[in-house]
Amino acid sequence: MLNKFGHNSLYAITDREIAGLEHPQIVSEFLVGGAKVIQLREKKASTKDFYEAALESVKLTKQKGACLIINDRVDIAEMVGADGVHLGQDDIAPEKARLILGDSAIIGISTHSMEQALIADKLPVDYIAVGPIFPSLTKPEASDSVLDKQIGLKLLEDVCKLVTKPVVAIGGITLDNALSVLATGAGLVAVISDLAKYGNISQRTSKFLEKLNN
Ligand code: 3NM
Repeated sequence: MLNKFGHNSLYAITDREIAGLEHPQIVSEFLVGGAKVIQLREKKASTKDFYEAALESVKLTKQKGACLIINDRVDIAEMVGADGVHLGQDDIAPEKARLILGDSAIIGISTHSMEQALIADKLPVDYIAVGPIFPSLTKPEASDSVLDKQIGLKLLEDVCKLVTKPVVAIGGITLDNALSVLATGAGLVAVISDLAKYGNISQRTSKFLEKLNN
């Protein structure tokens, strides 16, 4: 669906707290489960620790032909040779990230409304993340605040019709609701807690892939 992502529909995101594991271990589990699109997401570690985790993780993804996207940190993505970066609305501008990472990098941006998604469609990004689709305990502030109120499936479908770039849906997506999310026209579903909270991450990853890629 996404050119740079091939035909993968699962976008797996690491969370050390939910998994109770370090990033490279989570990445290994995702890879064993067959994930090909992985994001390293870290809000607390020092720059040094995140850099080292990213360096180790990128070695693992390259061995398996999977792609690794770094959340927020263009500098770390560049230094470790990651496949791309995921930017929030308050991170550095996609134009700047593109200058630093080059044309072949995958650059994505988070959006939380139709307006933001339409703006993102004109930016030098490869995909538009839209969320939260459903309430999310992983990022409760996204579901609560006025700006980031839940998108829901209907608005997601409208966004998918109106933007030209592939959409990555995020927020509250589970094995049970993932197919209904893809049915809106979204290219990939991004998942944190439902991949990690049951303990066997590789098994849960392969269950998602079985469901989504068939
Ligand atoms: N971004 P889970 S929602 C990281 O709306 C993130 O942009 C969101 O975690 C957004 O799969 C979210 O556990 C959390 O709901 C997604």
